[in-house]
Amino acid sequence: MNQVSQARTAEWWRRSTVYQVYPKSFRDTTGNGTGDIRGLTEKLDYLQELGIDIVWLQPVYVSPGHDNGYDVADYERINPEFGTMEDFDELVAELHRRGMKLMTDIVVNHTSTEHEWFKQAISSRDNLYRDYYIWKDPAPGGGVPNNWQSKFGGPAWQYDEASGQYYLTLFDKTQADLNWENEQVRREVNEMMLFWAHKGVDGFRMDVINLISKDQRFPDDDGSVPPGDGRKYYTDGPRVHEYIRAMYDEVFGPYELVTVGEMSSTTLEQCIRYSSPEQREFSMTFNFHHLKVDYPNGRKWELMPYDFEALKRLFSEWQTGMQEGGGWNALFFNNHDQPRALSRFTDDTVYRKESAKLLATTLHGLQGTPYVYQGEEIGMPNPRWKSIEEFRDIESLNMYRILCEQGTSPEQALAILQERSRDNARTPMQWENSPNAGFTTGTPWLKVDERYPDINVQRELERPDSIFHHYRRLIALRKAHAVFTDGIYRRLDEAHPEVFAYARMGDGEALVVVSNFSSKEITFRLPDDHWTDLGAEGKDTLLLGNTAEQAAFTQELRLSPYASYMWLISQN
Ligand code: TEU
Repeated sequence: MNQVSQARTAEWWRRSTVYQVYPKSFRDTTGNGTGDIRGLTEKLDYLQELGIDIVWLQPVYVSPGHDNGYDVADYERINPEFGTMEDFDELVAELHRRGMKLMTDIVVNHTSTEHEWFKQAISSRDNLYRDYYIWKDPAPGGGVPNNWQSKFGGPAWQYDEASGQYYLTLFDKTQADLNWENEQVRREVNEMMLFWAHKGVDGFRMDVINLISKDQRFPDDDGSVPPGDGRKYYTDGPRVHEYIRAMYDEVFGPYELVTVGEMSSTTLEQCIRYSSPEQREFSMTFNFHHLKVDYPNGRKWELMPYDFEALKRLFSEWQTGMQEGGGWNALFFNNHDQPRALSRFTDDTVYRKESAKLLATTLHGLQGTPYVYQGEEIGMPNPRWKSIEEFRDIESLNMYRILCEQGTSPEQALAILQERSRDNARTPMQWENSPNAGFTTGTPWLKVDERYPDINVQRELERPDSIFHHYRRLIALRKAHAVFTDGIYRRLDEAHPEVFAYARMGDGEALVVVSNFSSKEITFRLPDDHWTDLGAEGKDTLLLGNTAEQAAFTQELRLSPYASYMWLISQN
């Protein structure tokens, strides 16, 4: 390793694991049916036992809650639904007392239309805040200024009768896009982030931050690049790197914050730029390409079985590309916007336990900083609701209506939501086998999954071979062996239809991960060249497995359904 990459891997957050908390569904201490900040503070010992270094807390700011807090009405006040600023301060103190860090969510592509800035802006064309948002006259013949589409369905423009202009909303119509061309907006955002840094926050997760710079010509999308909804004119836009560098120089750098940028429909080249230390932008980036492998031609609201080869190819491209380019990946299979990977890519019934461990082992062996989304560590599945009445997510309800309007039968629309809805990930955390899984003493805002008597934290903690303890071991292994951070990625499976196998080549040692993503019992033979390079004669140690059958690392491996193993090969 050269000096630059040594310095790179020395940063503490490259050996850390992040736990993502969706506070609304984590733990309710008041009995009102929605989770709160104190509920998180109460569970910090649990997260510490898991080995978590950083907690990412999702938005708890004042908000009307149309998009569960991603529609912020006041960036510097806590939504009473989640508690008080004192509760927040206590959370920070309790985390720090345990040697843990806090990352908060910064949502600045847009604000809620209930934010004071927007209320001012819409009050008159001459208001000082008018230019905080993006206003356009109707198209010459009338109607929307261009054909851009909202990510939640329908046009990206909302008409304001009083002024006769439209404002841009890339998400819900109550989420108005901020005008980043306006220097005052950029200043306000930096000041707001400094407010939280002064409160002791250790880092930020930046919501859809690669969408903040729009092509100022606001052209119609000619549809030449799918999905043709306008995204090519605002994704990784013209001034985005300039804006982020300014945040780094004024906030992230001076306060030594750990930052992750959520990058929508981005590219590898862009993410290398966003996350290379020399560029002084973010610590790392999320991208979503590997979570679109079951979208036919990029269409989220149509179903198809996932493309396993594409999943492996995408992981491999991003591993190698980010490694060579000097970027850093945020590793994840789950978040609050995605159906549970357990239900999506593996078997969440007969082989639920093996599957959950397989996904964990496969992900945590890669280079990057792993993120565990609440409930993943106990194998929570999609709830498979039978009625549209159970759903709450604004995107799901919008799309259900749009699908039905377009002629999809209600049964089929429901079947699509069962697979695709963001609510799949948002069901309340299952703590114990008591009413509502110990999440609340009241009526939960979203239905608790019926399988909670079998799937809950209490049970997982008691069983030494549980999914929880598997995650705990993985997180500890990352800290114990430098090869997790530094090892050069090499794919080993050569398009095998069932197996994902890779190595991380380190200094005199190699980490090997082999996973059978199928319900079949199979034999996998490592290609000769890989077998030789890995040091066929080396001493192998099984670091972790999810079945007992194949403890030794041999060229030919017998893999039971959803078997997954991680070995450390010493080549000296
Ligand atoms: O999500 C960004 C985003 O584009 C998605 O993951 C989105 O949910 C999906 O594309 C819809 O099909 C972020 C937040 O994570 C999400 O919860 C918010 O709703 C969204 O931004 C708007 O703030």
